[in-house]
Amino acid sequence: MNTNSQIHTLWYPTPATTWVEALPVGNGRLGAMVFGGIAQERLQLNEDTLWSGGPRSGDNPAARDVLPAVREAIFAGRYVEADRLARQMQGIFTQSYLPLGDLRLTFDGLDPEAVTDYRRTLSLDDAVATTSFVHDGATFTREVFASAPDQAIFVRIACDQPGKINVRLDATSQLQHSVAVTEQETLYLSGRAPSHVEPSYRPSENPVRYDDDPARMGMTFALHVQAVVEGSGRIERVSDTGDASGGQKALNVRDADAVVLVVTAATSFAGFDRSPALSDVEPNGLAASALAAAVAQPYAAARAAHIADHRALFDRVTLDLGRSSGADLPTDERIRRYAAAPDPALVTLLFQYGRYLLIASSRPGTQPANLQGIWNDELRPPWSSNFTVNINTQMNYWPAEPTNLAECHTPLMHFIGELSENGRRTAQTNYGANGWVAHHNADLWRQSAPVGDFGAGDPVWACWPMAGAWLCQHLWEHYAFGGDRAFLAEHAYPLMKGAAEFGLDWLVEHGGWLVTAPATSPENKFTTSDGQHAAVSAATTMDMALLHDLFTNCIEAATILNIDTEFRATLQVALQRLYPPRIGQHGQLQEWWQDWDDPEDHHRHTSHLFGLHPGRQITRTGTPKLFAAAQRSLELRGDGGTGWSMAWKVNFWARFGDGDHALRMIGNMLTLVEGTATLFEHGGVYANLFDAHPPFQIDGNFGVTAGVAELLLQSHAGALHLLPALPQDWPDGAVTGLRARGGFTVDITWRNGALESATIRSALGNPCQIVAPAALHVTCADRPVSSQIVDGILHFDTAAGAAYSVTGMHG
Ligand code: FUC
Repeated sequence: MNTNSQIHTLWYPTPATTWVEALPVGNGRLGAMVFGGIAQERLQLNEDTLWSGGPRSGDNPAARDVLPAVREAIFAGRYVEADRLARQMQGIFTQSYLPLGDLRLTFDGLDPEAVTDYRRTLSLDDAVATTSFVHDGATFTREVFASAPDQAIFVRIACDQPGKINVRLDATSQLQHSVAVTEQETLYLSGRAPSHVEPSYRPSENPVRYDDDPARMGMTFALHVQAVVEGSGRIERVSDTGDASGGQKALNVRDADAVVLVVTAATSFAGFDRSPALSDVEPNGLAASALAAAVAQPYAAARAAHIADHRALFDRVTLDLGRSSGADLPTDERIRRYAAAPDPALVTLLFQYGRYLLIASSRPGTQPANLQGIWNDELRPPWSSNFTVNINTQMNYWPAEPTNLAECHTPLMHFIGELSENGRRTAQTNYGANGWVAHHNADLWRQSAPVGDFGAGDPVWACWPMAGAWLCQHLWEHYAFGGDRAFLAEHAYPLMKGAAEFGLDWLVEHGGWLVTAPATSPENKFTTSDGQHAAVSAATTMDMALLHDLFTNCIEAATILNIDTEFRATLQVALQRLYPPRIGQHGQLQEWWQDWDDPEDHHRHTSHLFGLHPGRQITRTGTPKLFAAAQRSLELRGDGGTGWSMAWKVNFWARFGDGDHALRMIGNMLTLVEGTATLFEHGGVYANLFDAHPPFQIDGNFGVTAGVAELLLQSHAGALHLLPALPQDWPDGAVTGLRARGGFTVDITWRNGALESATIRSALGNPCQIVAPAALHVTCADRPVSSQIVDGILHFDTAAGAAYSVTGMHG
């Protein structure tokens, strides 16, 4: 039997040698990757507003001019020409999320060869990374955490023998910077971000540019580190760093019993629409005041506050899928063995890791989690480590509501609001349309225009004005789970309405239907019967599914708020006239408006299945034929793909009710990638359980967490479905704290593959419905419950705050 703390701990018997072996900590804004080196420790640091560039419009009036010609080519069946013309609709590439720097600790007198009992861990329960080892009879311990209450990263270095800590601290950055040490024994790094970073996939002779024109200059930033010695010991400023400037750039901690390093950082970012170089936000002042507050308390108090803050979120969900014999092996070894001997506790760890990462990368008031959450060590990170909103950013937030981290969803809600401000201008300028629009990439500056450097981008990704529609699903879901009516009225609905207004203007009539044109199916191309290979056509299944979802949610929202009767009617009419999803010659749900689907196509994107997940248009009972066709499409697409693609497939198979297939996908993900992944076809995870989309992308982590929740509880189709897709390999288990739409929190225990009992807590007092394939019995400790089963659905009324016990046949 393993203790709870072992279940939620990643651990390794050696230091990290690569970044994807290091362990992430974060407080939503500040992040660190902890390597656990013995003589040299590296903390690679990030701050979530540190990006290149500044506000710049990529809107392009030429888009509007060429739009009629693009449409004409599409409707005449000249798709290659439409592709070519659509390039004239593009704008600028997004900017990049940047690494802040490294804090380097160089220890005197520690010989890695002489170390025994080395152990490096990350506790998901406490959100603390530790390193410990024995050297020369003394036990050295270090712990690192990123505190949200203190807005600081704490590092405590200790030894069980006095006076043994001798360490030099210095800091560096890949960005322009200078380092200094003050009288107060604080190490400062002040830096400046480039005004432009060219995406890594764009060859460039000068990809990282610093502009001196204040109007275009990049932001400034600051890193402050203070060392506080515990017990005996002293701190010296080091002048001789071998640096020509001769300044003092490092601190030496000498003969200390223990030392605590407090790390704060800030940037001059003053909002998505304000120049970061001209802003009056002063990063050194911000970092200094956070530092002063953080060091003013005892370390133990800061640590306790951090753990309490983290656990208030993390502990809300517990999961037990059963134990396995190898659960005390190092995490990388467990991953290595998973294929031969599935280890349900490793799936639990992966599930909880996704929740841990969301808590660590997305907190109220921070930036949303980007392609790498907040952890990036590259100056030109893959895909600019931006917000890719044709699947990736959305997937980041799939676990937020069901796994009881609704607060962590709020940065995305703010992001959508800001994006809509730029998106209104883009809608007008590029398309002459009302409402707001966004395309497949966004950044700190809330770029809403299509990328592509005015014609250099492939329309297969650049030409996709549907991000607003997809993002708005998150606004609706936040309401659907939590029932916050003021949020719906004041924030969500106005944004949803704006996206729907764009949708209405964007749709055109063709053959009696409303269609989108130009339309793409993100990142995939078709081949027509006359041999044209292109990206741009009309009414792709995803486009239509997104608008169906948006219009449906808008109608429901306006109905709840009892407003906008006319607008509702307009949407209702449009909904009926949307080009409908079609079943093609292979029995598949067509991806394209014509039956061009290639049964050999194993492309990683599965956008045409949006209506199945995360949408709710296609359900087993509501649309059985489309449901079967969607399943056929997924079978044809296969089980391959890269990280996030596999994670999406876990969710699809959960919706198909096939837990075994979903678990097979999770198994494919749990393949250890040694070295760095480079191929789209390879999913897998690294030793630190980061999802190995080439090279690393965090969406797969979040997507699989959502997928595991989806195997155990679904609520998208109205009724709660307990254990809709339980894999056979998890015959006995328990989950607590999952959330369902309607304001319900659900605990489930199962035995021999069947429901044993469930507890449903009702926050809002809504009526509850539960899918009841077999007899279910419901009771409440404080009040009588009247329930009835109609057409296989158990119905009962709930009172706000009350808990209901549901028992199954085996209960
Ligand atoms: C889309 C995907 C890629 C990657 C990138 C960030 O381009 O097709 O796989 O996730 O976004």
